[in-house]
Amino acid sequence: MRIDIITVLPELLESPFGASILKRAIENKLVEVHLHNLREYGKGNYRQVDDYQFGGGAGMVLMVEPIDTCITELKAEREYDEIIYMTPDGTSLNQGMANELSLKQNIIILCGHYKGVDQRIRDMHITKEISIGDYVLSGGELAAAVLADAVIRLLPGVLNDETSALTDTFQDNLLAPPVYTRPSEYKGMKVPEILLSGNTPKIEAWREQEAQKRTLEKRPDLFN
Ligand code: 6GU
Repeated sequence: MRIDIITVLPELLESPFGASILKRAIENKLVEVHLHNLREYGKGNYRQVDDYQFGGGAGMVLMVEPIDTCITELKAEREYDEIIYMTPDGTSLNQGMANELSLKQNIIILCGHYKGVDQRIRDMHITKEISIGDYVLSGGELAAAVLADAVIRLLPGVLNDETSALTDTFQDNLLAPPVYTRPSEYKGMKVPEILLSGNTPKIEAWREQEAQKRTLEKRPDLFN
């Protein structure tokens, strides 16, 4: 998979891809992530990429030309399965969307900023608009990092134990059951006996039951 991210703040995206699982996925060539600094596509001495909005009102808007130039250059190199715009008015990200995107070959993620991008970019190029929840961030970069993380960890070979993504919370519309590690007793609090029993079928049944209990308690909206 190849992910191209267009942003006015590439430095904000360097650390999420420079540590832990995402870093290893890139090193192992399971994914390519390319950051494109929108400012390099701006014109004039100031490499302008934003401007006041027509009709008045507070806040700057990302201009159509720099983004169009960047996307057009990328599209000339390869076909893209999705061109995603990160925006609080997009569809709320969920595990199903991450699963679907993890099957794509090439995607572009455009990070919004300020009051957003000129509508003509959305009309011309964007195939999906994604939000990460009902609150407003100062830019789309952190949201893009969230989306990329959710997708990249699903790619074959990224997680050490490939089955572990299958037991994630949300993969079956259930929250994950409680987990414990050593010591088996801490300050008088004991790990449930069943987990120490070595009886795998019984442990699986316990986990299923706890997952259902937890989902019913915390997220009854997921329970069907
Ligand atoms: Cl994708 N962008 C911004 N700026 N704020 C958000 C968001 C995205 N998703 C939730 N809030």
